[in-house]
Amino acid sequence: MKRTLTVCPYCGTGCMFYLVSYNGRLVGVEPSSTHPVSRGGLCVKGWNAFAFVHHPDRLTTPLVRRDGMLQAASWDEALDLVVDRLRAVQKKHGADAVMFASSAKATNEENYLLMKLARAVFGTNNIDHCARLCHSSTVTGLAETFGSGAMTNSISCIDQADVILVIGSNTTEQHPLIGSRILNAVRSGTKLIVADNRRIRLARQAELHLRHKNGSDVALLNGIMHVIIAEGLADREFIAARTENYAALAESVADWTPERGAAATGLEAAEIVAAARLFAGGERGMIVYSMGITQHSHGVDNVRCIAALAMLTGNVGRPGTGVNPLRGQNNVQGGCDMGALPDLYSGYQKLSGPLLRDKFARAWGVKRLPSEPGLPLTRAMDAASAGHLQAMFIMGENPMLSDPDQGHARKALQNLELLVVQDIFLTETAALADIVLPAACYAEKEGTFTNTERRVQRLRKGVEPPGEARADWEIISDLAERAGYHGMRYSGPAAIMDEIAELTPIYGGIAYDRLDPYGLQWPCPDRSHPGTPILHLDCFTRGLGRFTTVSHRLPAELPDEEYPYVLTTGRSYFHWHTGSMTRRTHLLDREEPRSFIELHPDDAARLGLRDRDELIVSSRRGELRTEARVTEMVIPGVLFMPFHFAEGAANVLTNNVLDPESSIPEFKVCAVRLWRAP
Ligand SMILES: Nc1nc2c(c(=O)[nH]1)N[C@H]1C(S)=C(S)[C@@H](COP(=O)(O)OP(=O)(O)OC[C@H]3O[C@@H](n4cnc5c(=O)[nH]c(N)nc54)[C@H](O)[C@@H]3O)O[C@H]1N2
Ligand SMILES: Nc1nc2c(c(=O)[nH]1)N[C@H]1C(S)=C(S)[C@@H](COP(=O)(O)OP(=O)(O)OC[C@H]3O[C@@H](n4cnc5c(=O)[nH]c(N)nc54)[C@H](O)[C@@H]3O)O[C@H]1N2
Ligand code: SF4
Ligand SMILES: [Mo]
Repeated sequence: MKRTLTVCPYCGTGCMFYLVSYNGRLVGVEPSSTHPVSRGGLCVKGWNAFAFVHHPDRLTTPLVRRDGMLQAASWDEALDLVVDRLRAVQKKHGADAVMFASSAKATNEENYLLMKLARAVFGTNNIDHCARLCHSSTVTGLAETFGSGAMTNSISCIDQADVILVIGSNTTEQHPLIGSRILNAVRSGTKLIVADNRRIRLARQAELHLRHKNGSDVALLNGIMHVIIAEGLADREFIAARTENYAALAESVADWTPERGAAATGLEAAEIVAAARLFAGGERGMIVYSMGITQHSHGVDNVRCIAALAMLTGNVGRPGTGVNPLRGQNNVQGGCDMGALPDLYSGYQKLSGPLLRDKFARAWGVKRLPSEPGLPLTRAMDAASAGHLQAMFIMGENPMLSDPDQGHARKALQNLELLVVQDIFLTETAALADIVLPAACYAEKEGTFTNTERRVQRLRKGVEPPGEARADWEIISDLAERAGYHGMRYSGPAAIMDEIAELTPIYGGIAYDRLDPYGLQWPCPDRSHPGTPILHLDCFTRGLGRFTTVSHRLPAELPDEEYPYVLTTGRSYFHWHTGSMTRRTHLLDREEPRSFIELHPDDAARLGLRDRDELIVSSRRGELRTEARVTEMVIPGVLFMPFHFAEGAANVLTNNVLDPESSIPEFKVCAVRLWRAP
């Protein structure tokens, strides 16, 4: 038996475990008992993370579409074709006719290389990744208020909090080891407030469960801040010493009385008052949030309110406090850190700065780099659908199931002159591609992932990739070479990290020889720096924290006579996103084998539906067939559906309307109707 210490490929919690292999085959995993996050535990996905690796569906050879069919090809043929066809599209339509989609499943080194390929080799800033669908509202909102869009504190800070507000995060199912840490804290006396109208596991342990209307968080948070100010519970010293623009905030929430808040949220005024007193009453108050906050057409406004609440109560820069956006994918923090974003280089360095552009151009050995910001992923799909974008290179994403409004996504992808997909399985998106490149998965390569608490950790190769599959970083380097660029010859991922460290101040001290056993938390500016568990200690990254005021905007599509129900979408415990990995993991797929929709017993009775009945759900975008799950998890009038299943895909229904600032889609609210299937 061989044991290889590596990082879980699923969620941003970043547990580490040992891959156990025998004769070159994985047979299981063992948790790491000393790891600061996993501490000997794993969730069911972690325990099963070895199972998809040897699945017979793994891609083993490049595929090229000939006579309408994807057929096996050599690496030479496939990679030359990718370069020739990308160049041809650019010659005909310009450099920005091509979009690169990077991957929060790939390593830091791979994200860095793809962004380098896009910018230095193909001369476009059209690079983005699934953070656009996820925490782009956080990156925008916290950059403006704090100067840095990452989780301010560490996971271990949960143990020190007096009160935790969990808002729009189903933590026990989506970040299980963080969820259980919160439950432990509650057992030792920490007060818990849950603001989420689903009766999630944490809600059952909460002192206060606020079941407000979907999309009414600005009203809720403004109401809470109103009470805190009116009752003299604000932290005046912190506000005076560390923040600016407080007067504007105080004025803007002055008319958000609990009564007005109640009318806008559907809560009782007393609940808003109680939440304000409970949160402001703790010496150390922590806010934990996720997609219930970000995935709205006013996602950035939600984040601004969260930042304001934390500053108002002096809850930044100390243990047990902070604004803690839980990052979803194993390496979505890293994807952002590495600059797989249309307007930023690695380490959030703005490409609008000419000096920074020069720095990167010199380091990469190119004359000039493009200066105009590229397209966000969601806008790129709109552009493709309208015929304004001609080629996409997608590494490790499955937009056919994960993008809003599947009809729109399909049209966008089918409109392209060239679609290249680099994945480990033939996904719904890869099936539409002209060229498919087989990638090695996490267990078959070296590199680093950065978890939600900014911890950069090493993954290690446990087994060989199947067939001819190659690591993403090797494929990208080879593409660069074939495109005539010779600045991507690396001895391995450690050497790529050395280049990242040189160009990226927050990663300046990150080097492989320093990452054993359990990584370092950025900012880590130099080799002697021990890493940073808590941000904004004495001052904010931007200097003073900035209060910004927001007014309450409703979701873009609300229920009406024709479509009387609110649909909110999200995830389940057993499956991962588009199911490419978990639906190929027997023990997980057995638990949750098919698409379903949660509805309240009152609604079910009105519609004549019973648990497990087949039903049809329809929105202005499309309709699908699924199974009723009658449950008090949801409130009357609201339905919940996970988006994991290709048959019964929630994104057939969702609304492709974007937050104007972050370009995130409104996955959390759209209007639908439903009826029993004939
Ligand atoms: N098992 C599993 N774990 C995962 C994932 C997975 O696919 N499967 N995906 C990972 C990724 S990438 C991400 S981003 C995270 C997401 O993690 P979460 O954000 O925790 O998951 P979601 O299910 O998207 O939504 C969380 C909650 O938001 C609530 N909500 C909906 N609308 C609103 C609203 O208007 N206001 C408020 N306050 N709440 C609302 C929903 O009721 C739901 O309980 O999970 C990560 N972990
Ligand atoms: N309705 C609705 N839609 C949503 C959401 C929602 O809440 N509701 N949430 C959104 C959010 S937060 C997110 S993050 C997105 C996620 O959207 P996606 O990122 O598109 O979803 P995944 O299924 O995680 O896709 C990852 C892909 O990477 C592949 N892969 C795994 N490992 C590797 C590797 O090492 N190399 C390569 N090249 N490929 C690899 C997998 O096979 C898979 O196809 O979905 C979004 N879509
Ligand atoms: S909590 Fe997240 S990182 Fe930890 S084992 Fe589960 S899926 Fe993996
Ligand atoms: Mo996500």
